[in-house]
Amino acid sequence: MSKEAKASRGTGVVWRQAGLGALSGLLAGYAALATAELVSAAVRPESSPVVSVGGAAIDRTPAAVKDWAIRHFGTNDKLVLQLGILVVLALLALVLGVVAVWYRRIGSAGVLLFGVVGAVAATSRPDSTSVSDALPSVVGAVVGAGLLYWLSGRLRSRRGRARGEEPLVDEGMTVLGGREASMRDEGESGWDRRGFIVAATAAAAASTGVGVLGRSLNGSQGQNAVASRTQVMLPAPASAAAPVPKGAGLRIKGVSPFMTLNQDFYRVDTALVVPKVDATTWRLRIHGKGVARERTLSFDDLLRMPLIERDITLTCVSNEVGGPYVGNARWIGVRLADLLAASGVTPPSKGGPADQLVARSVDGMTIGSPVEDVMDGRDAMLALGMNGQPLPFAHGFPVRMLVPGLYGYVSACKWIQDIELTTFDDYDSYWVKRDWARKAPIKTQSRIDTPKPFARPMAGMVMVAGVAWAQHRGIDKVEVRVDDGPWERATLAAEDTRDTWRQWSYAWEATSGGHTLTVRATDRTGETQTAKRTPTIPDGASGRHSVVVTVD
Ligand SMILES: Nc1nc2c(c(=O)[nH]1)N[C@H]1C(S)=C(S)[C@@H](COP(=O)(O)O)O[C@H]1N2
Ligand SMILES: [Mo]
Repeated sequence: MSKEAKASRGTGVVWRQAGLGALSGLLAGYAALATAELVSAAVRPESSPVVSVGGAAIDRTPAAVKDWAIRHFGTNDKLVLQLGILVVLALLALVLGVVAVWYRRIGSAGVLLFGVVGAVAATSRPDSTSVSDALPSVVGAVVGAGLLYWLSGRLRSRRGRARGEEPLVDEGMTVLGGREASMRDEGESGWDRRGFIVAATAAAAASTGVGVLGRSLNGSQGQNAVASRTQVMLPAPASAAAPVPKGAGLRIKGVSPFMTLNQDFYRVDTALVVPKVDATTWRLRIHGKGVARERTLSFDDLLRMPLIERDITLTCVSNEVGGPYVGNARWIGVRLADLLAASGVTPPSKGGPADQLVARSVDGMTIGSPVEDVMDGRDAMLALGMNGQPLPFAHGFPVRMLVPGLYGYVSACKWIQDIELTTFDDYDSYWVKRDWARKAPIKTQSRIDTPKPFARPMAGMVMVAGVAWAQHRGIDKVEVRVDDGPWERATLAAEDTRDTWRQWSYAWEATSGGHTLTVRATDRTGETQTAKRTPTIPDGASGRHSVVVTVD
């Protein structure tokens, strides 16, 4: 063979070797994740490396990026994050696989290093209570590293050649790594192309089996929780909500329904895996400054208390002007102020030592609300039911907090398990640590639901309609403006309560051409929604919603 031919054959072999190395790396990564999934079923689902690393990533995401992610991916933001993590892992596994062809130990060590990263992420999650959370990452990485070591060993065999078969890897090329001697020491039995394919296929099949088993075990973990939810019978409330006034829901196509169905209710939280809490073992602890009688309550304890039923509109601070993160539901639960008073808590205005109530969830979220607001007579509650159902898991089963008038991140802790009375000076909650405001009453807002942006209605009468909210203050007036024209009063639908949003409509005599419709609301304190645009961070977006349409 000429020098040139040999060299070109050499390059081909290097590429083939690298390709098969990359494949080995992918298989090793796959095996590691599949094993981790199975082990996490034995530990707890949240300890799986992708979930832990994802959770750690969410906690470290700058507010602006989180906001951007919510805006662009909505509730899919977590799916996008998990896919992103998987893509990054796949790329790194690929690289490690190539490295392992020439530096076998380094490749495997790289896989182990990822195990360490996963283990650290898993054990440092706020809801992690045991070092066993490290197990899925560690065991997964050991299996992955072992598999990579084994497969890469087969890419460097010499016996096939002795048998006169074409070696998978040209022996000359193994000198590339300058490790011919150590290779010889490893004394692998012969591996030809078929041998590698059989090994790789077996590894892929075994990993798939292990992964599927892990997935299904993880899925069935929530069964006790699901069973406990099915068994919940919500008692009749001691204090029922008045029926929703007939005129509260306008019959105009395109307007958000007055009551938001549970399945349509927006969801915003940091949980990659929706916590599945078993109501029969769930407990809520109330403790801290000024708590004379510390208490631990079970779900049945709460069910036996007098319940209130209230319509409350919940809004997320991350909602842009005109955005979708607002919903209205009929909630049933225990009046939080009564529960606190029974524990001896008094609000700061009556000399109580605690001005902040910190709610903690089973997944480590912390949400701080002003004790003054919670105890000022409004219907702050520990909600057990939503629109006649036990809370859906995604909305906080078995129990969540709600404080009418405050954005969710300072009031609406889902999967709550602990209430601590403290001060704003002493403690910053999760979002406050990330530069959001300590206190955040919901800003007066209004939204045009119909016509939609860039709609092309016909000239003539066009119904402009939407919703407006100023929870706990109430909406007194909504006005619509066409282009730079005068503000025209919209017709308000009947008010349910001042804690709920209010629908409005305006019959517009539309003339052909392009037009901008703008809306503004005035709340019962007389304050009109400002035109000044502010971003969502630190305490909620302000500004007015506009929709541009072209009338035909
Ligand atoms: N445990 C927990 N509770 C939480 C959150 C969270 O991330 N974790 N997010 C809060 C925020 S920012 C909002 S706006 C509301 C949203 O409640 P929903 O998902 O039921 O609409 O839940 C609040 N409660
Ligand atoms: Mo929120």
